[in-house]
Amino acid sequence: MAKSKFEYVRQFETDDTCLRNCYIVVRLDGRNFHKFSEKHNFAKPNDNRALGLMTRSAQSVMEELEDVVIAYGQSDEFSFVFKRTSTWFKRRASKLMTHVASQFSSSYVFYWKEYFAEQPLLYPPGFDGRVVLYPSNRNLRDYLSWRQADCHVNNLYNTSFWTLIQKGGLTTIQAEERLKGTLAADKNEILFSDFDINYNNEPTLLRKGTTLIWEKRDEAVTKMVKLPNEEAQKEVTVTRSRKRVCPHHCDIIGDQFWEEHPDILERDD
Ligand code: DGT
Ligand code: MG
Ligand code: MG
Ligand code: MG
Ligand code: MG
Repeated sequence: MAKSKFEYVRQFETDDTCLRNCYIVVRLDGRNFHKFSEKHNFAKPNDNRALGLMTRSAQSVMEELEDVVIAYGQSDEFSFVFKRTSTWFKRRASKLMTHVASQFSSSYVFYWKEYFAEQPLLYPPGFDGRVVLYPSNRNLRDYLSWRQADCHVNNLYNTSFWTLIQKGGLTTIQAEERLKGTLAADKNEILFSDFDINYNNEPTLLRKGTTLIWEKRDEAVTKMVKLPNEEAQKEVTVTRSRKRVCPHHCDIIGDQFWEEHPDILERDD
């Protein structure tokens, strides 16, 4: 087909191919969720409906898009890791990032009612996205460790802050004052001595965030089969092994998780 005289404009498109051999991480973060969480009456400091909806949306991303081997989420963010050998969309950063962001955003709205029931969605939420490349397993693990450490630091602070207000009767300014300059051990101590809360017994969902990985699970399915020497069909139950996206709320900083799931990472050499 003859090219139109307009065709040259394609040359203005820049190449954004992600470097080979690198893990491609797409991190999404809710746009102005400070306001969004207030307007939609999110429970403080953690709203299980909101966290559940984030996880459901991330699951949809993994099921609908190719090559995401692990995802990690906390608060209003989720990181998706594409396997380092992925050739999906020719590794074009803008394609990968926008597919993740749009699939996630539409899922967030689509599944809203399943999680928020009587709380109406008041306006369309948005998520920003960025792409970061990590060339080694160590770098990728350090990235995920960084996000999980962030989850821990924020959650310990928020739990202490809101406990001082909700159970201790402090104002937000007083609570801020009380926590100024405190270390993790001090916050643990405040929770324990003043409120009888052992932070380590708080739900792992809140302390560790949510990790999604693919796992083989045996599932029982019923089938109608016709046996050779019988007239009628018969219902039999067979076990099928199916890959499913499964949530974990465990530590991913140490080695144990990675030793238990050796298929997530590809070898460095
Ligand atoms: P951004 O990301 O720069 O557009 O602005 P924000 O406001 O989204 O800031 P960010 O992402 O640093 O912080 C997340 C906000 O979302 C933070 O204000 C707390 C809020 N948020 C996230 N999860 C929950 C929750 O479960 N409960 C409540 N009450 N707030 C939450
Ligand atoms: Mg932000
Ligand atoms: Mg945000
Ligand atoms: Mg955030
Ligand atoms: Mg198209």
